[in-house]
Amino acid sequence: PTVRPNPTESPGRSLDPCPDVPPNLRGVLHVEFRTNRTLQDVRNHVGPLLQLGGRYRPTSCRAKQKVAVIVPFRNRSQHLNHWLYYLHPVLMRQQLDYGVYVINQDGDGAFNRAKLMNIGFNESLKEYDYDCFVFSDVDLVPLDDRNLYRCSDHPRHLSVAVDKFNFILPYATIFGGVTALSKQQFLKVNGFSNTFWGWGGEDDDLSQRLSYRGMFISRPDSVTGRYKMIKHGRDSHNDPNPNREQKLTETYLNMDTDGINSLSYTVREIRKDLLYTFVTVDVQAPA
Ligand code: UDH
Ligand code: NGS
Repeated sequence: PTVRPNPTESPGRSLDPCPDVPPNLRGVLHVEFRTNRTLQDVRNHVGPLLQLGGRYRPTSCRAKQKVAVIVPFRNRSQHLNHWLYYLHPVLMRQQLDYGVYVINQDGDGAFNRAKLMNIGFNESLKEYDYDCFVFSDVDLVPLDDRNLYRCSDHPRHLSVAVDKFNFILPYATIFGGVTALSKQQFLKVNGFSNTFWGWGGEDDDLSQRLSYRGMFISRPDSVTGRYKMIKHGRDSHNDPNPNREQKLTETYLNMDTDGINSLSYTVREIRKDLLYTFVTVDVQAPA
């Protein structure tokens, strides 16, 4: 009798591993945000190659890493459309086995970017055995597809040369924007703090956690690491956090008890679009 393939076996098992350097990268990319893009435009543009929930895996080889791309979100639909339009093709050319998770903060309490990242980590792992997590602001689009959305031996900061900072790293320990951490690296620092409400400092707190646990920040060079940021004003309910400097003096004391191991939230809805998994959450913002 003929042996049928086992449908429960993950497709791609028997394929050769993808090459270290993806073969179809383009290098420098042209990016512009002037055109209005609807979700349907983006679906038409990249949809046919995707599976529901913004999932993709290469068909010709076995991806080196399983990457969950986590985007913290509230009320930035136009930014998200641009981001999806540019990122999906890049992630595909990079031959990643990936899924896009947009973590949408419900209500209009103080925004908590870091907690949304922790929630994305948790929720994505309920769906698939991801081993690498890329955390990306919705307004940052890479200008070079050689900047791989993968994890490496040390936590990686990908958005090193942003147009808004004249393509210069603003300070050596910066770890905001777009970062990539393996599951192991992320758990070693207990993830992000859940207690940074409003703008600023949560990324510096993670940076300090990494250093306290003996890790270094790895970065692409400043040509490969160029980014274009979508210009925007300050959002409502995300004013600078007046406690952020004080909190940064307490990272070492708090990191073992404030993070993934103390994460508490309620999922309001999980909606699967072709382009992403949209998880709406109550983050229990202070009244
Ligand atoms: N975010 C949202 N909605 C919000 C706030 C933040 O989706 O209401 C997400 C989004 O992914 C964003 C990220 O959180 O990219 C970081 O927040 P941010 O873009 O507010 O941070 P940034 O440092 O801007 O880019 C701060 C306000 C600067 C105002 C400058 C006016 N010229
Ligand atoms: C630092 C903030 C970081 C922030 C970085 C860049 O001052 O959270 O600026 O901000 N740290 C503190 O406030 C302690 S940006 O200009 O991109 O909005 O990521």
